[in-house]
This record gives sequence, C-alpha cells and structure tokens, in this order.
Amino acid sequence: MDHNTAYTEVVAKNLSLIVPYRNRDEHLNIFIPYMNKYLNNINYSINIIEQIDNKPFNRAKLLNIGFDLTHKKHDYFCFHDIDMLPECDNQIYSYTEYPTHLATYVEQFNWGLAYGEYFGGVTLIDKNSFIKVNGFSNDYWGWGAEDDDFLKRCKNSNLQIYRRLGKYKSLYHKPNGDTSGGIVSADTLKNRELFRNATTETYKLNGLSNLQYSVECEQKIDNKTTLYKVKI
Ligand SMILES: [Mn+2]
Repeated sequence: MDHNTAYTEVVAKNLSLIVPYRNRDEHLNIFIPYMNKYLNNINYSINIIEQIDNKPFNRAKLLNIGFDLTHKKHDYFCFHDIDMLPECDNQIYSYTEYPTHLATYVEQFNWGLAYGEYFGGVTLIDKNSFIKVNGFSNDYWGWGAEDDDFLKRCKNSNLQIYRRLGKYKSLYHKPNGDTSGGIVSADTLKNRELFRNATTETYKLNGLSNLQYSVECEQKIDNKTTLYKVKI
C-alpha cells in the first residue's frame, strides 16, 4: 500500500438511509426488501422514522430525527421517500461531500423533475454539510415546501449543490396537499409562506439546534433495518 494514502480514504463510508413514514404499510413491505437487495455492495443501514402522534405529518422533522439517531455511526445520509424505487446503477448512492439530489428522473413526474428547482424525494448529503446548514427546518407541518427550504439553506451556506441522474419508479398513493383536484390545503399555503420568509437568521434558530422529540419504541425489522416510532 502507498504509505501516503490517508487511512480515512481507504475505509468505506457508511450510509444511513432515512425514511420518513406514516400509514404506508403497503409501501414499506415493498420498499425494504427492494432496497436491501439494491444496496447490496454499499455499507448502509435503513432507518424508518415513523410519526405516531396525531399532529400533521412533518417530513423534514422526521428526517432531522433520523440524522440525530444515526449520525454517530454513519458518514453520509440519504433522505428517501418511501414511494420511490431506484432503477439505475446504485453508484448514485455512493459517498458525496455535497448536498446531492438523486430523484431527478422520476416516473410520477413524467420521468423528470417535479419542477426545475426540485430538491425533494431522494437527497444525499455528508455529515459536515448537514450540520453546517443546521439540518432541515422543524416547522413545516403537512405537505410541501420543506424540500425547497432545505435547498435554500444549502445555497445560503454557499455549499456546492450536485445532481446525479437517478431513475425512480413510483409507488402509487392518493394525491398530496396541493394536487388533490387543484385545491391547495391551508397547511401547504402556510408552508409556502414560511419558505418565502425563511432567511439565514431563521435557519440558525430552527433545525438540528432546537430539535425535540421522543422515541417511543425501537424495533429491528431485519439486520439492516430499524423502525423508530417517534412523537414529535
Ligand atoms: Mn409521494
């Protein structure tokens, strides 16, 4: 071995795949075996973060919790919607030092992006970058805009942002907040306003730094997968 090779460069990086979850048994039963097979040559764990309280679903806060619960044993993180199944080479899940968007070629968006600046669905990020942006906002209750907020955080922190060509087939579910018959829900409107008003100052106060939750139950699903039931 070349003695100038830094030890850290030859040790494989460890990925924490974090999945926000509630009431999608039928997707979970497909997603877990699919990903276990798909990620075969990657060092990974799958962490399902299930919101078990009665508050509106808060995707971003669940992702923060997944990071908080797993960051000590992992080098990089993938925030992964449960209804997206990758169909391309799994090297798109290899280590990154930058915020990197993977859900770029998605069946449910006619094999493209939801919109030009779309940064949701599946994203990859290294530990330092995620800490630098103070994680996600904890304030996006209900559907929408938490992923736009996350992109804004990354940009405002002057991080380089990457995309990898990820091809994803979609599992069907009923339309979300702003797509059911063209009616935009009150939650979604509120989230969009929150996003418009978000600044570098609000990022510093809201995210990993003020995260509060409780784990009610931790359950091993298989030797790679853990389900955390949380109240937020
Ligand atoms: Mn979806």
